[in-house]
Amino acid sequence: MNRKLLAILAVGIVLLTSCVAPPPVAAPPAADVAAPAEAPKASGTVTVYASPQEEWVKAAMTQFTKDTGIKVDYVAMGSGEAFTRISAEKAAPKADVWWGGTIDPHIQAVADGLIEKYCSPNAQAIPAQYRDPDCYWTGMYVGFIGFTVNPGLLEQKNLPIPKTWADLIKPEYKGLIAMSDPAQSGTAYVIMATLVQEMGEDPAFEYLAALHKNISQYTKSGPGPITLVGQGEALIGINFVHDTIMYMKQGQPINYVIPEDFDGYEIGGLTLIKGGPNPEAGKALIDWTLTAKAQELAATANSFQVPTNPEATVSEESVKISDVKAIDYNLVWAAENRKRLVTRWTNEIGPLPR
Ligand code: S7P
Repeated sequence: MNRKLLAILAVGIVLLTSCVAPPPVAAPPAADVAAPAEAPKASGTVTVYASPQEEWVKAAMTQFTKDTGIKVDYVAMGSGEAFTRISAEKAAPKADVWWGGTIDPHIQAVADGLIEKYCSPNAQAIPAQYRDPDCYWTGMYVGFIGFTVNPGLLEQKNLPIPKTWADLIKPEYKGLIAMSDPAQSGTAYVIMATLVQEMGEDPAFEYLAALHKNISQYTKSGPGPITLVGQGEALIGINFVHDTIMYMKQGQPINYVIPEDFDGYEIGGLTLIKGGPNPEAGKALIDWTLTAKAQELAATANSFQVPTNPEATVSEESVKISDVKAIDYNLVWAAENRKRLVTRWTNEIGPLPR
């Protein structure tokens, strides 16, 4: 074999051996492999203070447990009551999530250091005007103030159906109107803050004093006036119209009126309570609540607030923003002034004779 042939053979052998797969390396024992970082999995029970109507709360919590395996322990209470309770429990919080309820007390709770910041990945789907850019709260629904009326009884008394806020202070309605108590109810505070923002503070308090003369009863909860109107104990109520629609569907002889002059609205809040017993499960509930599928459950449980997730179908029965003359409700201002305005109402309006 000549030298040239030997060189070609040597190169061939080198090339061949370099193409052969390297011998397998034994895998390290499982304990030596670093686990990929992932969010802790939520489990156990989430404790919830829930402020919407209980029919919706029950349907939502049942579905959440089906979807995630996380159990729910909920207590139903209005927004005013939930705020008082969460404040009282500051040193030893008992609940993880405040689910629904008017946003003003949620924002006040943030200012009082009662709420944990949580940037839910699902909050990105919610339009910016319905969520806090700093992630302390996210809106889960929107609802509008209106009047509940009992048309049959108004007609019997030869009284017209009120159409505006100005109508409500006419002497002909003396003793015939019910609304919730601004000192206790989140709904009543939305009503008061709407009047103050639209009219200016002193004129709004003059209006509230005139309205007070026509009030037969201040109820503890926001939807309270509706039952009174249905039973004829009052002929007009001031409350959220989605609650009126719920009671109309239950057969109450009532209807609702959207005020023609201007209107106020709520954002239904959703917050993670600071220091709650199971924050991971709380976060899972917040994530779930912001999905379109979860928000669509409301209408199946007779709750006709408008979902904040634009992907969610809005019930035909819901009152929509395009149906009302909504004021530019300043949430932050409303929350910052809540304590002061409620105290002013309690001192100046509540004690007035009717
Ligand atoms: O019924 C639904 C609803 O009107 O109730 C919520 C809230 O608990 C009302 O609070 P108050 O009873 O303290 O007024 C509203 O967010 C909701 O739309």
